[in-house]
Amino acid sequence: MSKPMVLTAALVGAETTREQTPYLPITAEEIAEDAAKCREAGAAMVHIHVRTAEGKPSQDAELFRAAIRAIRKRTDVLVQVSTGGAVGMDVDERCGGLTLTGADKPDMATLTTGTVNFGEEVFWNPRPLVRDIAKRIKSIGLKPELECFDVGMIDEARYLAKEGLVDLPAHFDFVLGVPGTLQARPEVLDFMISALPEGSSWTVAGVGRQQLPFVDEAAKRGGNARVGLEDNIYLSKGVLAKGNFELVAEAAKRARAAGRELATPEQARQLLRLG
Ligand code: KMH
Ligand code: ZN
Repeated sequence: MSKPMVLTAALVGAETTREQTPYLPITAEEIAEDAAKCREAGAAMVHIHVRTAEGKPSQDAELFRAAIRAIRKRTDVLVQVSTGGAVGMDVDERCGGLTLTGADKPDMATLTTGTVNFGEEVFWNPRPLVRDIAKRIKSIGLKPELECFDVGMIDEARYLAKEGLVDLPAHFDFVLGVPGTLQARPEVLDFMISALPEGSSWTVAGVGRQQLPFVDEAAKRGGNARVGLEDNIYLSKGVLAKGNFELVAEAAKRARAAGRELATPEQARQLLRLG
C-alpha cells in the first residue's frame, strides 16, 4: 500500500495577475472560498501569498492574518505561508507570515535554500538570508517546506541541518519549470529524489504546462504534488482553470487513477512531520 498523496494548492503566488486570469483569488474571502473548494476537491494543504486590495504582491502580516482566519473559518486545510514573497522584497517583508502567533499561526512555511534566475529576474537567496529565515521558522516551532529549484538546494539543506537550522529528515518541494531554472523532466525528478536526505518526503510543483503531467509523475513515484494558479493558470491547452479547485480536482482524478488515496490534513500533518 502506498502512502496517501498530499495535494497542495498554491492559490495566489506573487506573479500571476488578474489580467492573465480573472479567477485568481486576491482578497481574504476569495482566498478562503477557493481554499475550501480545494479541500473538498482533495487538497490537504494550501500554500499562500497575499495581495493588497489592488492585487499587488505583499507579505504583510495583517493580510496573512485575515486570509488565515478566513480560511480556518471555512475549512480544516493546512496553511503554509510563503517566505519567498516576490523578487526584490527584503527579508523582514518576506517573513510577515512568521510573526503570527496563537490561532493565527500558520501550519508550515516555505524556505528556499538558494538563489536562482527567475524569469528575467533573480530570486535572491544568499546563504546569510537563508539562515536568517531558517532561524525564524525554527524559533516559532514550524517546519519548513524546503523549496528547491535546483539539486544543489537539496545539498544546501544538509549544511543547514549541520548548523542546527533545519531538522532532517525534512519535507522538500521540487519546483521545476520556472524559466531560467531547472526544467520539469522525469529524469530530473528521479535525480532530485535520489539526492534527498534519508527518510525525507517530497512534493513536486511543475510550473506551466508541466503542472498536471507532474502530478502523474509524482503519483507513480509515491510522492506528493502541488498544483494551483501560482504556477499554472490552465486546466488544458487554452482553457483557464476557473479557480484553484479545478486544478486540484484534476490532480485528484490523476492521483486516484494511479491508485493513490488522497491525504487528509491530519494525515498530511503526520506525513510531513509537522507535529
Ligand atoms: N514568488 C517567487 C519569487 C515561495 O513561495 O516561497 C518565490 C516563491 C517561493 O513563490
Ligand atoms: Zn509561493
